[in-house]
Amino acid sequence: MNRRIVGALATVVIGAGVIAGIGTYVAAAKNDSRLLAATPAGTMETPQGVLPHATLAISVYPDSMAGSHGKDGGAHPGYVTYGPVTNFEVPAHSVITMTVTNYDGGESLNNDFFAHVRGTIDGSAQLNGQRMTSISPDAVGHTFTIHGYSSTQDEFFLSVPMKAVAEEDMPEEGFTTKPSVTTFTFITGGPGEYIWNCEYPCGDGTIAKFGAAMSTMGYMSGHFTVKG
Ligand SMILES: [Cu+2]
Repeated sequence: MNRRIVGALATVVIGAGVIAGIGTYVAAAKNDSRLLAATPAGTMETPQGVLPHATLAISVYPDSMAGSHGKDGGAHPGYVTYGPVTNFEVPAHSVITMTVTNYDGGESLNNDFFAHVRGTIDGSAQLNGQRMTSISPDAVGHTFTIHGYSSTQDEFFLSVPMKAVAEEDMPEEGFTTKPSVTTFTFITGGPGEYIWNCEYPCGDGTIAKFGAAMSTMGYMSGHFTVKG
């Protein structure tokens, strides 16, 4: 074989190896193996009939001192974070009610799209007990956004904004006694593994505030598994 062809083949093989290596690394980059499974809660009447019902309750914090990353805040005590974990598992073909208690302040979204509730039953959520379908894009603390993607699994898209705690209600230390509580209910399709993340620019100054907590698994993103 001609030397040049051997060289070209070697380049292709090494390139394929590098790509496979990156793929394996990304697939394994869960960082956090802890999982919170939804709690079964009987059945619920829905637009799709009576379905098994399950609930999930999580929180969002302005730093990592609430305990989910260890007693002293773990590797990044200053990072904003969801908790107690960021990997969730819910049953397929079921109705899920999630409650997110947000202890963090916030400001403006990059994209108003994420100020709207999307993918829940009738497109609404309850904010502190009041029905809403969107909040001001200038008063968002975080979002909980599950991404569907094109594959053999069912498409799944859900996005709910968490209202920011008012500036005057954010204490210098510790957590506010006036968190915003958002509850929303959605119906799952078939089994699949999805990714969720926050779409509010809550990272530090790097990567247009999508760095730090926003680009580290286990803080503002995680896995969302629909189990058959
Ligand atoms: Cu966030």
